[in-house]
Amino acid sequence: MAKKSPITLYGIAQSTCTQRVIATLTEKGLSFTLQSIDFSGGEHKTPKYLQDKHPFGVIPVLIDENGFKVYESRAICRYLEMKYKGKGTELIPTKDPKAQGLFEQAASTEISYFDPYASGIVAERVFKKMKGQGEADEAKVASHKAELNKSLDVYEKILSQQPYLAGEKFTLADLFHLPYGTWLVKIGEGDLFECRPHVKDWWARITSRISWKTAQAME
Ligand SMILES: N[C@@H](CCC(=O)N[C@@H](CS)C(=O)NCC(=O)O)C(=O)O
Repeated sequence: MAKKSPITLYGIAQSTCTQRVIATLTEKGLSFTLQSIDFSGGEHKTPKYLQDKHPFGVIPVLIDENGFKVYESRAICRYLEMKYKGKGTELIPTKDPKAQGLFEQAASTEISYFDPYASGIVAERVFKKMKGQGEADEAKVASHKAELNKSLDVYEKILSQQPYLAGEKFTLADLFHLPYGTWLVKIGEGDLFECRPHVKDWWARITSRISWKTAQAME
């Protein structure tokens, strides 16, 4: 009988941050159990969840062998890479400090200049409706879009010199963009990527990875 994987991911397959972790687990070739939580019923806000899983009341949370727990999607992805180094795709270069520095630079780029605007647009256009909080504030959307356009102009310059954000190889810094980038395309904002030739090619390269297709197929 196959041995049960020690890895359990608490979240839901439709959530952007859960998908980020699923893509990483798939890149690493790790089997895992996705333990869905009752998100619409607010399980993530219950005292038990706050106590046992995530004190900030969000998903996802990962539990590894011997009950080791880690939360925050990007931290979970980094943990998986370090713990399972040598398995699957190498997602953070650690042999060369310069390569690692450039990886950190690219990872910081995502969280500083992409995520706030991309997630801001998706929050207005998608999540607000889902939560019954009314219509999108289009002035906010326009402001996020203007900032994202400025950021992607810089991405275009970077990606005209190298295939991935940290250099020659695909890393977590690229992968971190996938969930919100994919939402932008789904809501008709794909031109943000399409209108810049190098960004367009990069986006096609990273979205065609099996790991991302796997994460999406689990939705
Ligand atoms: N910084 C966190 C964000 C987690 C997060 O906001 N998760 C969303 C689902 S994608 C959530 O649980 N939202 C529920 C809420 O905000 O109440 C991470 O990267 O894990």
